[in-house]
Amino acid sequence: MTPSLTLWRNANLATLCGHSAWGWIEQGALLTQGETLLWVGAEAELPIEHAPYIRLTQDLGGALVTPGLIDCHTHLVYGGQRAAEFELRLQGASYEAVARAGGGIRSTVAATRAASDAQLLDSARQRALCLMREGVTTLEIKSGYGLSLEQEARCLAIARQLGKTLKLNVHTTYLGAHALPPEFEGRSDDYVDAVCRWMPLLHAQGLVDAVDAFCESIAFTPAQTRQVFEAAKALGLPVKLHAEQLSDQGGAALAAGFGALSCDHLEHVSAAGIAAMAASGTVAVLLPGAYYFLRDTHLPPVAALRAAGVPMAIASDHNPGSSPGLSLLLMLNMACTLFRLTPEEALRGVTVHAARALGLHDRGQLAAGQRADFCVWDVAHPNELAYWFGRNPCQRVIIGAQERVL
Ligand code: DI6
Ligand code: FE
Repeated sequence: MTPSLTLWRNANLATLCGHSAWGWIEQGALLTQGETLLWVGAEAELPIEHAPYIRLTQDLGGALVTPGLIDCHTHLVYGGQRAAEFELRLQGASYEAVARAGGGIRSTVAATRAASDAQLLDSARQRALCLMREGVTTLEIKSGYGLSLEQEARCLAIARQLGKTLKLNVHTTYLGAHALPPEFEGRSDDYVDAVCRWMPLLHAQGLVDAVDAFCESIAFTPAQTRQVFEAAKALGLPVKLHAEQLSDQGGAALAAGFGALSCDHLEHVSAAGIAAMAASGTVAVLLPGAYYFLRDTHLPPVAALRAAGVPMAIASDHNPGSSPGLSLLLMLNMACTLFRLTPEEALRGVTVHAARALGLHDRGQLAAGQRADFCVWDVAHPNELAYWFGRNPCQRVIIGAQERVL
């Protein structure tokens, strides 16, 4: 059988491959076969042997092309919203104080449990569409607002359903250890036992790609986090951690010891935590939306992470309490303005490094063998993706070599 190829020509490519800035290729082209990139390069160097198999040619009009964007940390499935809590915080209440008073995550757990499947699916779908309009082709969704076996299964199944019904790759993360549900009040060790017991049951239903926990003074201790990670390890599931968001708990080093895919937040990570992440190849997922919305002032140590060679990803952390934003491009801008990433680091943070934070090696760059997920942008230079805010320059999204129409 002869291969049937599509040629996408007349584009400038930010491939994010190699060591040159942006992996830049002027007057480039991409050849796709099935859902995969067969060849990427300067159009003038297109290998002659492929020519007879090109069935379709698309002229991209000289536009910028990047890999499809990857949002590697979201809590997209939940009921209700927390605008009243936002008002309380504006009046001076802290995020921790609201959580300790039974608001915070727990109030979203109550709203999620009260919502119908259709309500949860429809609200998550609307949120996913916002992210997709800006070029997101792969999306991670965490559970963590159900906090019982049935409710966690329901939220993870809804996340899976989004991936089946939208032109979107969805990766699910089990975050049972997000908060203590009211029925376990005063029995947090018992709850962690339950989270670990539920894990193989959820995994057996094909609902879990990775396991996460919230290691924090208002959530779970390092010892409890270790227990969750041991359970994941026994099932061969990769782990990641909400680490050192509000205080240094030593979570990053603990997670790195389990070969964690990523540690996320990291505002308070120590030098030892950074060294451990560097040694284990763990990605630092920075979440400027949460930093901004909580009016945090304690910056993640970006210069130290960079110096240690820890790959940095950027994500929306979309959730109703600490980051209700639905623009990954705005996160690019904030990663630069607030965290002082370069625009190129920010773009790598929502492509190649975000892929690694999900344990995915088949996407995030424009190169032969990668998935044919890419975006066509109405900008001249990739640094503009971090520059504009409140403007969406995404013109076209190609996912698995197919045009995505929303
Ligand atoms: N850290 C966060 O930023 C979110 N979860 C977490 O562990 C916030 C979740 C919420 O406030 O609902
Ligand atoms: Fe989060």
